[in-house]
Amino acid sequence: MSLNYRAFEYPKEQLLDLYKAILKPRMIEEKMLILLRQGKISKWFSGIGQEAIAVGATMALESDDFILPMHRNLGVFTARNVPLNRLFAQFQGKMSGFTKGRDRSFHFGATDFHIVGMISHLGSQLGVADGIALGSKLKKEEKVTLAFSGDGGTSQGDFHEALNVAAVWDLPVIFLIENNGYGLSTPSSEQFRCKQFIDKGIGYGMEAHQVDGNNILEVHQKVQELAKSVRKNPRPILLECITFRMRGHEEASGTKYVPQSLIDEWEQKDPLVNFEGYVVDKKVVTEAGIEEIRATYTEEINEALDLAFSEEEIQADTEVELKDVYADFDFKEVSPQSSKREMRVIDAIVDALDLVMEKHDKLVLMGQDIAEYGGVFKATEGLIEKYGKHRVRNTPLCEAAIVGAALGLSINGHKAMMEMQFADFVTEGFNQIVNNLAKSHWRWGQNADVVVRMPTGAGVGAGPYHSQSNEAWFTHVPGLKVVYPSNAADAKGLLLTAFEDPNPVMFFEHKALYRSTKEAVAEGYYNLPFGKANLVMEGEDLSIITYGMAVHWAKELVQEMKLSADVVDLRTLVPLDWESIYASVKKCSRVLVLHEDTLFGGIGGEIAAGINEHCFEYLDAPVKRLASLDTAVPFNKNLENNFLPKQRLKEVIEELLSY
Ligand SMILES: Cc1ncc(C[n+]2csc(CCOP(=O)(O)OP(=O)(O)O)c2C)c(N)n1
Repeated sequence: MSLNYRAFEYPKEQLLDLYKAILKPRMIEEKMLILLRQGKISKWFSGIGQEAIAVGATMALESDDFILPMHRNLGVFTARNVPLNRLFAQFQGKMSGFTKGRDRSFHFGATDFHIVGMISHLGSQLGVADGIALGSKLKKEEKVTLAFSGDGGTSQGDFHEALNVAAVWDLPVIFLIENNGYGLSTPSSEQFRCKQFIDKGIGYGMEAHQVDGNNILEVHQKVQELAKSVRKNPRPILLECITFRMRGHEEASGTKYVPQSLIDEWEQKDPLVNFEGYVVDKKVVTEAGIEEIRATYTEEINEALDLAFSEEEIQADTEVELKDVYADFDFKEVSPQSSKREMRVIDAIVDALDLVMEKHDKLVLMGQDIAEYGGVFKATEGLIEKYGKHRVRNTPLCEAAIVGAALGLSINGHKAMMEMQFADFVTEGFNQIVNNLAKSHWRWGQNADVVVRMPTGAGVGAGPYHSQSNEAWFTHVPGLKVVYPSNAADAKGLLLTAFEDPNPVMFFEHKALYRSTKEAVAEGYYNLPFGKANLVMEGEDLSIITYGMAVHWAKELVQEMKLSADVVDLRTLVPLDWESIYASVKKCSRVLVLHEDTLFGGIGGEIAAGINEHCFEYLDAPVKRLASLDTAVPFNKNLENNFLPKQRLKEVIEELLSY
């Protein structure tokens, strides 16, 4: 026995439980490797040799502490007693798995078991862990969240952001790093320069501990001790578990690049073989007893496999596939009161945020400088005084971890809003939005009750990184809703709807509209439906389909040119009000699709295609698009004016009308 178990005092029953718990994933894996060779399953990421970590850590926590496992952590699922037939059905893409056949392997969450699975992007789940932990902390639950990462995954920015946020916010998260020597084929020496991960703790202002990850008692005891302390005194902890990846990255990729001597050395430290030797030695169980346990597991595994294999293949149903992209939302209209107050767009947003914070005590606002400072555009001004710093949270300068945290809050029963300081900075949170927020409902039924507010747009002389219109990036991602009001009344009503909608909403607010217009807006709570455009001007000769700032350009010009034209303000881009678009086009027979976003790949192309497909016979001229130039947004005023479509609008309308 090369591992030191004697230093740990455990009663015999507990040793037996731990032995059984570490044996099961090993036996399942051995079976999986056979099935893989027989071509009965498609891919397998082996955790053989690392089971002491997943099993030891899971057994050390309460069953309702959240765990966020990785691809080698079968032991988390077995130790939480996830039914094997469902697990196997998941691996085979069957309906009784966890993702209706939509995602593979461990890429799922099961909140009944307090497990939130990874997405392929690895580090993304660390920010989610922050949000779950924040949720627990706000509810004063004395829970611990445990998030796994491989050593390779620590090279990602997500790792840094998540640890930093957890440290600043004193979140009760244990970040467990499985240091197994390789990230795919890349050895540690080419992955990071630090000698050991615990050395990073001080940089994050975080306690850090290191254990022998092959020794189940050491892992178990350490996690138990840390969890106990974290429950009482919420704070993040970095736990490094030293281990080794005994097989290839995944089974097909082999281990040619791993020196045999290393494999031989680590074979001596096999976490199951060694522990088995110890429990037999301690007379916790006899050899015959082990045979019995093995026989029971073999039967359980085979039965579960039979069940999964006998389950019929999923038949694709397009309607269901499309429906599950979004969580159901039963919109209940609340009409505006008659009493009104003059508001600018920014006032309407502050008002809506105030009302919704009052209405939903589980709503948390997050963003850079949004607390005492009130946000760079003052959209959250005054809210901290009313709702407190725990619900109106300044974030460190990081976008990915905060979007991830917003999802985590949602998983843990909260609502979340994140303010992007400028829509341009969404690039830093892009992965979390398009791969986590957008896909989690469709993948495993978990909605992301999150609103991302996006101060957007040009015309303010702010150059390429503070002026972009990037709404089209998000209209292309199934699972997101995209809202873009053009005025104060709509901004308030649509924002209040965004907070009722259980789906992730990208909410665009044009910066140049914040303070440039004023109108009478209803006081108190009301809402506006998504997917309902507003016909802001009515006419016969031309239909202008537009949204956001461009609504104002269109209205101005129609008045100036004394045209008889429809101006259709889309208000939401996803869902899109095709009915209103087609009705206007059919009436007017000439159509201009206008937006501030650049032309190529903009939403205008999509709208033009829809009109072509559905209104071709009604058209007296080709569908015309007008948008910004296909360049970045220039800083210089003259260049910016030239970039924006406004100054070309008159000429294009004249052309269209005389076609
Ligand atoms: C963002 C991203 N880049 C690359 C990959 C491909 N990939 C999957 S696992 C892996 C290695 C991960 O290494 P590590 O985090 O140490 O975990 P281990 O596999 O060793 O358990 C890589 C490169 C990925 N899934 N996601």
